[in-house]
Amino acid sequence: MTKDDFSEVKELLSQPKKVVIIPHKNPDGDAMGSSLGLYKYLKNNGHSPVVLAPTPYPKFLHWLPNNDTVEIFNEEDEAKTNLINQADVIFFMDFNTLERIEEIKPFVDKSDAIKIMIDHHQQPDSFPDYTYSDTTICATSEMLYHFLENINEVDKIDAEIATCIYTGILTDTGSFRYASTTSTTHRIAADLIDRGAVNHEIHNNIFDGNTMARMKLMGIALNNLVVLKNYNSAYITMTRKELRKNKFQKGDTEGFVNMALSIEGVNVAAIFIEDLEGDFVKISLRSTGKFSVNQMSRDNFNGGGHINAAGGRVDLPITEVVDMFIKAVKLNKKEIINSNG
Ligand SMILES: [Mn+2]
Repeated sequence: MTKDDFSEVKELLSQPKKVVIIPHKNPDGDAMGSSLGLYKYLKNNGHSPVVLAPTPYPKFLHWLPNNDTVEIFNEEDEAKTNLINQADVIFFMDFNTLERIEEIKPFVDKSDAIKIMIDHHQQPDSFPDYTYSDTTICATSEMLYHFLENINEVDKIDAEIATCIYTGILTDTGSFRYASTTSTTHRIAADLIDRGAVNHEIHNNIFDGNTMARMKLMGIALNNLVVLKNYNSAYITMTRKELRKNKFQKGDTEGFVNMALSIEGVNVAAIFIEDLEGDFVKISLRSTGKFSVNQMSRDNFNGGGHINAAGGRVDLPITEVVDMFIKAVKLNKKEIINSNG
C-alpha cells in the first residue's frame, strides 16, 4: 500500500461501516491476534465489525479478548453468509490467497465490499482492492501495528488491542526467537506493554495450557523423531492411529516441529501428520538461516509460507511423503549444510 492508499483507507474508515474480518482457516495465534486486534480497534471507533473464522481454532487461543464475539463460518447458516453479503468492507488477515478460506471463497467472490489484505506471506494474490503485504515482517499482528501507524491511529491502541497484537507477535516469532524478530519488533512489544498488554500473563495463557493428551503426543513425537545427520535435517511422523489413541485435539501438535529444529546441527526440520478425516498428510517445515522451506514446500508438498516456516499437504501415504522429504534434503544437501554460513 502506498501513502495515498493508506489515506484512502483512513477516509473509508472515517464513516461507520459493516466490516467482516477473515483470518485463514485453522487460524493460529497471529491470525486470531491480528483479527481480534483489528476488531477491537474498529469497534472502538464506531464500526460494526465481526471476526468470521473459516474453521474453529485451538483452545489455547480462546482466552483472547472478545473471543466470544467470533463467528465460525457455515455455508448453511444464512446469518453467517449474510455477514459477507452485507459487508461494506472485508479484511483478510494473515493469508495471501483465497484458497486458504476455501469455504468462504464463493461468497467473497460475489461480494462487492471493499477488500483489504494485511499479510506477510510470499506472493499475495491480486484480488483485494488494497494489499498491505510485507514478507520481511515477522507477524501480521506487527503489520496491524504498522497499519495503525500509517493511518495515524497508534494512540487508539487500548489494552485489549495491545494484548491481541502482542499475542500474534509472540506466537509467530516463536517467543521472539526467529530471525524475523527485529529491534522494531521489540520496540513495538515494549510499546504494547506500555499500552496495557500484560506480557507474562500472555505467555502463561499461550504456553501453560498443556493437557495430558498433548504431553503424551509429544512423547510419541520425540520417540518417532529421526535425525538425518549427513543432511543436517530431522523429521517427525505422527500416524492417525497414534493421534486417535491419545485423544488428539486440534492444536495439540502445535510447535512439535520446533523440537526437531532445536537439535544441535539440525538446519531443516519437518513434521508429517496423517489427517484424521481426509486421506492426506499435513506437513510443517522449519529451517534456520538462508535455506528456504517455502521453496521446498512449493516444489514438493503443494504448499508454501515463509523462508523459515512453511506448510503443505500431500495425498499420498505417509511413508512416501517421508521419502519425498529425504530426496529433497539430499538434493539440497549443500544449501542446507551451508544455510547458516
Ligand atoms: Mn502470520
